[in-house]
Amino acid sequence: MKKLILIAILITVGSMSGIVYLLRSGGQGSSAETNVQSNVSIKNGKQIIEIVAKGGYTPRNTIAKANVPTTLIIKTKGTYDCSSAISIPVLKYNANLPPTGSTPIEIPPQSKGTIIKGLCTMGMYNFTISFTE
Ligand SMILES: [Cu+2]
Repeated sequence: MKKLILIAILITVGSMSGIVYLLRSGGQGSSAETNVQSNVSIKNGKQIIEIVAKGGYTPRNTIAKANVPTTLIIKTKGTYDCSSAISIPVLKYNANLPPTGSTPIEIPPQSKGTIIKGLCTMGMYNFTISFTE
């Protein structure tokens, strides 16, 4: 009888620690999700913005710093849709991006509140970069 009780206790403790483990791993997963990497970075005083062009532009909206020289890097990864035909009207920029690669586009320092809009040449897909502070 004592052995049975002991086994019952072991099973109970075992399943409880299993639940605790599941809760903990669930917590870790959600904290990893909130730690989303930004597509904006500063390298040697230059602002680097990365946007992926494939079936549209990702991310659609970027918050960037104003008054900093900026390089926008458009990345393509097997992009055969029209998001590779890109236009940024205010920069008078039009290009057909390679199906796979990184295309740098220089953006001079922008004043606070400026929003630069880019789109595919057919106007189906678009993205914005908002310059703040
Ligand atoms: Cu398009």
